[in-house]
Amino acid sequence: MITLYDCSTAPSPRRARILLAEKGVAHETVQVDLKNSQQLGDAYRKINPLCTVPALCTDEGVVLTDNAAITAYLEARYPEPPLLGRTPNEKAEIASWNWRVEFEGLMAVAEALRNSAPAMSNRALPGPMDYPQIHELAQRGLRRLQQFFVTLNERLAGRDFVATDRFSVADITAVVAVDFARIVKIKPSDEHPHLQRWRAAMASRSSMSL
Ligand SMILES: N[C@@H](CCC(=O)N[C@@H](CS)C(=O)NCC(=O)O)C(=O)O
Repeated sequence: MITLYDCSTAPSPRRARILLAEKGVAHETVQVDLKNSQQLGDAYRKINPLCTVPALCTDEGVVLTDNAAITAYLEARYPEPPLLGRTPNEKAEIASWNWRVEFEGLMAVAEALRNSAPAMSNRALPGPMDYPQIHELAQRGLRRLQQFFVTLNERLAGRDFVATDRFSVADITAVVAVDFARIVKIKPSDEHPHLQRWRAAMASRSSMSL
């Protein structure tokens, strides 16, 4: 049985949860309590030495330790529906937008949150090493995030999906990034009508309530 190491409140494992649901893959879920630093304890370190969620244990017992590996594996093992594109051009466009959404969106929220939240003092980056916060990076993260909303809004003008004319992993990453931004009090507003329309349409997919 496939096992997802998850944390119901964290954005990165939400990407894997949505992907598994869209692919219709049966699996077990194990919650890792990030609030109480369970990811840094010996038991979880043995499963994922990177001390992050998500991790996915395949039914052959191989542990995949990040979304990149989990996505590549699930697409190869369960090709339908294709979420990384069918044609070479689609694959390229989806990879490009997925990367941009990760870098300009998810990373911007993480930069803003992790460099300011008192609970994350000395935990400015995930992983086994402690790093101190840099408060200027929190400010820069907020600016980057505002710009990301502008970029995504412009991209979605006249489009139903972020990357191609079909739902893809780029839409999953973008929903997770946009929703995660609420934690630093940034939400789509009337200045982002295309982004708002797309997010409302995404809500009709049952996977998005996970
Ligand atoms: N590259 C990883 C990033 C995973 C990641 O940063 N996960 C966060 C939760 S959203 C985590 O495990 N944090 C643990 C910590 O902050 O110590 C992926 O997307 O799979």
